[in-house]
Order: sequence, then structure tokens, then C-alpha cells
Amino acid sequence: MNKMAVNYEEIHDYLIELALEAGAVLTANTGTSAYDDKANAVDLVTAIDASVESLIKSKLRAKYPAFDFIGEESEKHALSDLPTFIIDPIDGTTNFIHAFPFSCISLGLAVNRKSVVGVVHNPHLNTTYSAIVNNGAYLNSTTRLPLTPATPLSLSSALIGIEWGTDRDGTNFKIKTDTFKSLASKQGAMVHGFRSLGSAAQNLCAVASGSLDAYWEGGCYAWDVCAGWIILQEAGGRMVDGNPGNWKPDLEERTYLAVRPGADSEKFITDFWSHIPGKMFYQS
Ligand code: LIP
Repeated sequence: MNKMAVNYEEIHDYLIELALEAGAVLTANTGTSAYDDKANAVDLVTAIDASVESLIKSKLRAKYPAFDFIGEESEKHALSDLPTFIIDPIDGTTNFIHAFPFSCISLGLAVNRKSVVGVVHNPHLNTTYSAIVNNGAYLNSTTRLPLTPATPLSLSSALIGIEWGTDRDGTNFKIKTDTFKSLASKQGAMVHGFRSLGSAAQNLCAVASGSLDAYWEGGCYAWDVCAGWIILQEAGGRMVDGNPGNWKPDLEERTYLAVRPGADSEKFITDFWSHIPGKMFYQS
């Protein structure tokens, strides 16, 4: 286990500073950027993703040389116990390309493989969600999360964040679409509805705020969830595995179910899991 002394508050404030700086690049370029395909024609990346990551990486490396760094565009490696910045320079790249105002900068710090500091900044809506472990979660540094009363959870009255993801065939896609159908249908849970914000980090902040009851996804990575995870946890919500049965997922699990603060969360989670017909599998 790593015992390096780390000043979480200083890091939190610095990550906000970096996110605001990077935010100006996002607002100046959204909707105007050319893009490339990664794994397939719906897995998109722009030159701005790479340049924002390089800006943030160089500043973090200079100020915290002993820390490890994982970033979606340039540093994909396994997480260790070391203090590690885990960042997504643009979470919601498809939103960014389409000028749908839900792209954000997601900056997290993990220590001993757990998320301990998180900042999620959406420069289009001027929202900055942030948290430090054991210190609560906040919107724009002033308003404590959640924003809505933590009423009891129930699947039949839930508004749920889902994403289709970039794999559009195969077993994982079938499990997702069958789960969507079972949650939505009259014969199933008949939930109030689904929303897709197109950004894991923004979905997690919506659950932490209480405007979504839950968010379920398979296929995203540690850089998509690191910052949002601690914001959710500090708001009083919980993160479990998106596959049934695992109450303590890893940051690199790749399958996640986030649930807002509220009574009866265990029942809500087991009810939710009962609608998932099988196990999604993603390479770690
Ligand atoms: C995206 C996520 C989104 C998910 C996509 C992708 P990107 O991140 O935040 O929720 O459905 O598969 O991982 O690529 O915009 O940084």
C-alpha cells in the first residue's frame, strides 16, 4: 500500500484551475472540430482531445513528478497503488463534435487504487462538480450535493442514465439492449425513463446531484469514471458493478452501476441487477 503524503486540498484546487483553463479550449472549439475514428465509426476523437490532454499532463507532471498519470489519449496503462492522476481531457467527445453542451473535462486522483479527488467541469453550462474524500461533494465549490432530497429509491419511479456505447453488436450489446427493454417495458420494471448525457462523468454528476436515480454502463474506462466516482461517493451515493453480484467494483472494472443517495439502495440495486440477462465482458 502506498503511504506517500498527499495534500488533497491543494490538488483539488489545482485540478479546478486546470479544468477551467482547459474549458476555454473546449468552448472555443466545440462543433468546429474535424474528427477521426478509433475502434469503429462511432468511437470518435479530435485533435483537441490530444492537445488538452498534453496541456494537462505537462502541468501535472511538472508540479507532481512523483505521481503516475493515466490519460485517455496518451497514457493507457494499468493502475497501481501510486498516487495517480486519471484524466479524460474531453469526456463526451461525440457531444463536443456535435456542439451538444455536455462535453466536459474529467480530472481524478486515485491513491491505493481508489478515487480520492475529482473535478468534472462542463464549460458550456459553467458547472464544476468536485469532491475530496471525506469532505463532501460540491457544485461550483459552494453548493453541497445532492441537490435534491434523498427520497427512498424505487426502480418503478426511476429516471436512469444509460449509454449505448461504441460496440454495436455482439453479446455485450445484446445484454445492454435486452436490459433497456426489460427496464422500460410494462412486463418489466416500467421505469419512468432513460436519459443519455453522452458522458460518463456527467452522468455520474447527475446521479450525485439526484437528478438521475441511477446510471448504468458497460464499456467505459477508469478515466471516464475516476473523478465522478468520488463526487458520487461524497454526495452519499454508491457505485457497484454493472454486472450482477459484485458490490465492490474496481476503478478499472469497466462495468458500473451508480445509484443516487437514498434509502433502500440495496433493494434498488438487486432489483436493477435482476433485469440484466447475463454478464457483460470487457478486456481490462
Ligand atoms: C465516452 C463516455 C460515454 C460512453 C462512451 C465513451 P469519451 O467517453 O463517457 O458515456 O458511452 O463509450 O467512453 O470517448 O467521450 O471520452
